[in-house]
Amino acid sequence: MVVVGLIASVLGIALGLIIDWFPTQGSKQAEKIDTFWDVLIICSVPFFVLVTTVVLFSVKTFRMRPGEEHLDGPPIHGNTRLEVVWTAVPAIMLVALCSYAYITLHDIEKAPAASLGPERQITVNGQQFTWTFDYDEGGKKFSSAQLYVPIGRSVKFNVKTKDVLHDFWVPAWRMKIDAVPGITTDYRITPTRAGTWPVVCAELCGLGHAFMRQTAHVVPQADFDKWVTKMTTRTAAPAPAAGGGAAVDAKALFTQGETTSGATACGACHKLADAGTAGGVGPDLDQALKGKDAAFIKQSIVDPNAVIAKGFNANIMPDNYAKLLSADEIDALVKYLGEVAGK
Ligand code: HEC
Ligand SMILES: [Cu+2]
Repeated sequence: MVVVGLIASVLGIALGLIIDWFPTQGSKQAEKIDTFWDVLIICSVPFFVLVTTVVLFSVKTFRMRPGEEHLDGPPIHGNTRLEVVWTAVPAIMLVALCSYAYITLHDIEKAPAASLGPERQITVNGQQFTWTFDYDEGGKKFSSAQLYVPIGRSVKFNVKTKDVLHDFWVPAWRMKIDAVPGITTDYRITPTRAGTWPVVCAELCGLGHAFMRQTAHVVPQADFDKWVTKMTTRTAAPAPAAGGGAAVDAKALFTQGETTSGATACGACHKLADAGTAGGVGPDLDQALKGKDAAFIKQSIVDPNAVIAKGFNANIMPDNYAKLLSADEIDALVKYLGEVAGK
């Protein structure tokens, strides 16, 4: 049994360490969390093997054989030494692992040194079924549906919800926390790897939970500054003159949502022949918008819960487009949908 247990433990630990459990390490915090995970694997596999081996051995050796149905088992008296050992060893391990976990968490949640300058704070708002990120960059406030953070700088997320429980999670950063109605929760990370990472909701929050996915962009400081400038000058920009170059591309806005605001793409949820999108979460706009006027289309975008399309549920289409899109962008969308839907 000892030999079998040893071999199984070594194989189990090797397997546990070889398997690539997590996505790319995208933050400073990720390394310590992944190491902690490995330590947990190394400590828990031998116990799993021990229990399983003893159970299997006992089933084989001490099982009831034909003719023994009415026999009593052998009387068992306690074994003090054994009991002390099997209580003490797990207790010591538990205390040790809890202490290690506490120290790790404490360590990765520490605020950055003051000498690095003020830490960036981003307010994360969860709502069925979208995330909105509120920035305050040197007094300039704006909201975005896409999360942008500069690489290498600590950022603190203050997480809120407008309705039910959500959970703000960027797997590549490892940290995650519930968004709880009525309170603000928080965590901080320092992104170490440039790239785009999925932002997901990790708390079942209703029918559209699976669509509550956005993107975190980790970019060099210079690109971040450019993005902030774009976001803060957007609303102040004068409306493009007729035929002017800066007109909104409504079709691109519909299909990609990758506009200045980066709002969730309409096409992800809606079918529209002209845009070539096939989303099935919301109504097929070619059918739904037949004979509808601009006022109706506009209301459907800025206040989607005012009228709920038949056969669909309220609160699935994000109700924050009025905040995320500029007035020009909304007007362009309304005009575009009025022209192409059902044609
Ligand atoms: C997460 C999915 C989702 C996204 C993203 C989304 N919608 Fe919707 N949309 C819905 C659902 C579900 C409905 C039906 C419920 C309702 O009327 O609110 C709907 C309804 C509509 C309607 C009314 C249709 C009718 O029959 O009354 C219009 C118009 C519309 N959406 C346009 C848009 C536009 C434009 C965008 C992008 C700016 C967009 N939607 C983004 C899910 C979405
Ligand atoms: Cu959710």
